[in-house]
Amino acid sequence: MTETIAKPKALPRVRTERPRLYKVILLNDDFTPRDFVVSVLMGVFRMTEAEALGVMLTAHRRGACVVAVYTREVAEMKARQGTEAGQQKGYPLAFTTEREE
Ligand code: NFA
Repeated sequence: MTETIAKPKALPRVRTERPRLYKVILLNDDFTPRDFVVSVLMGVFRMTEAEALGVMLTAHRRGACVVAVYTREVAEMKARQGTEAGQQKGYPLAFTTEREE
């Protein structure tokens, strides 16, 4: 019987493309209370209170702060949810999205 020894085959190289990522950015304003911003960051972006406080203070001092990075659909949904949470209370709180390089 002729035994054939399988020759190791090269694995096919599968090319995968990673989705583009989008930053969600918190914009400062003069009216939204600090503790409300913190509660929105904790609720919408699943941050701890310490993380939310850091992001809120950075936006307060510098005018804006990157909150998190997601795929486009998720980034746009989170930005809308955060902005709408402020609107419900009559605050001008605003989140925007920006494509990453
Ligand atoms: N600047 C706001 C205030 O002093 C707090 C704030 C921080 C609002 C970050 C929006 C974004 N009450």
